[in-house]
Amino acid sequence: MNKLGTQDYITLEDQYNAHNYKPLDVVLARGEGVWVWDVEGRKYMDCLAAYSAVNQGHCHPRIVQAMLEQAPKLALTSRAFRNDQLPLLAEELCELTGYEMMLPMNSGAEAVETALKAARKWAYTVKGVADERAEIIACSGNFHGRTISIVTFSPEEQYRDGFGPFTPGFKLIPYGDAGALERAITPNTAAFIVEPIQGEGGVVVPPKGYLKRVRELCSEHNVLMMADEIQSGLGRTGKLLACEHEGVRPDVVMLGKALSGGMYPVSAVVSSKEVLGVFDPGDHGSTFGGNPLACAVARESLRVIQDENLCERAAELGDYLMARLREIKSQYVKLVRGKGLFVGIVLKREAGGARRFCEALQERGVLAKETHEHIIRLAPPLVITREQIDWAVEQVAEVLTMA
Ligand code: IF1
Repeated sequence: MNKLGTQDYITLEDQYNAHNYKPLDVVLARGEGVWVWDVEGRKYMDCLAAYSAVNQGHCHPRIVQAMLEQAPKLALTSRAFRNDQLPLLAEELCELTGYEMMLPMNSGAEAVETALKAARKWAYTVKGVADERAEIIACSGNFHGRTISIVTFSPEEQYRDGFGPFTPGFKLIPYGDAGALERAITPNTAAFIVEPIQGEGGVVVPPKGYLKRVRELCSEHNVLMMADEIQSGLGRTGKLLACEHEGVRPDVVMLGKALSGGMYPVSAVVSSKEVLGVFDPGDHGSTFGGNPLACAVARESLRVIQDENLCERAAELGDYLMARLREIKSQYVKLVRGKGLFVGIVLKREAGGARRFCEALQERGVLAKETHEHIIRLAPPLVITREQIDWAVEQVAEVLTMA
């Protein structure tokens, strides 16, 4: 049989796979560190890093090793039985993040759902909100996942269109506006869910002092501050958690993506005993959540972040990347923003959209993904080197100065 080429894979996928995406037409077959190779053998620098799931780099040898060691031993028990990896991950994740308890799930959306359920039950059993009255506040420009309850409070029309009826009990307020939060809080407010930096929103860094003020308001009104650090957490912005930039400790933190270095779907909620303690046996769970393979992989992924100083690297190299990008003289660029290696190049309206620049970058061997039509997002694996950044910036400069 002849070896399949790019077009063959695209044809098969278009025929047999639902069309819920419109990916760049590159079919990847291998990855190592910041690099990926397509089925034709072409090499690309991955400047998306699977939306920050591969912060540790593709197929990190230590994470691969952890997987290879655990897979033949024991992969899944369900939570009907205990396993010898979950307790160790729980301890290590809590020690690392400074929280008392964790609850493991698989996808980011499940971690968000878990946090929402915890917040509601906490409101009824601890705060004393009347039955069925709990409210949760979220922000304009948010992205927290794709379940029906989560898209209930998505500001993106397309994410909701056709999927109603929705879940009651959610309220949207402008992002970055602490006054709006103050006005939105009622005695029934259980929680405020917020991304410390918005990813899908376009790498939006809120005004300085916002998270601090949010923290104060939540404490003042006995509202849970819940930070979705699924994309911003685990080193991406130059700190383990992006909230640390303002010295803020949320009541609840959702983690995912890089919690497994992209090797396996692993997510978790970390919080206090007061909050996660609301779950009684049978209240919530997942067949795969907390499985020993996931936990072994997550444990090693966390160790790699620490041993390779990925937070410090992201801080230093992110500053460098942004400085280099700001030197590019392009008629199309409005501004460069971000924190750590979480960077958005915001284009002017006359640039004609970010997608064509991403396609031109692909031709030059850089994979990046636009967000919100006019923003090029650059978020490479945190193991990227200064020299590799120099090369990527050259490609970006060429593309941004083309006609
Ligand atoms: C897709 C965006 C990024 C997230 C935050 C929860 C989740 C995500 C802050 C849910 C997921 C992804 C999902 C992916 C595209 C992507 C994305 F553009 F859509 F917004 F990263 F910027 N909280 N983000 O960013 O996690 O259930 O996917 O594991 O194709 O939907 P998940």
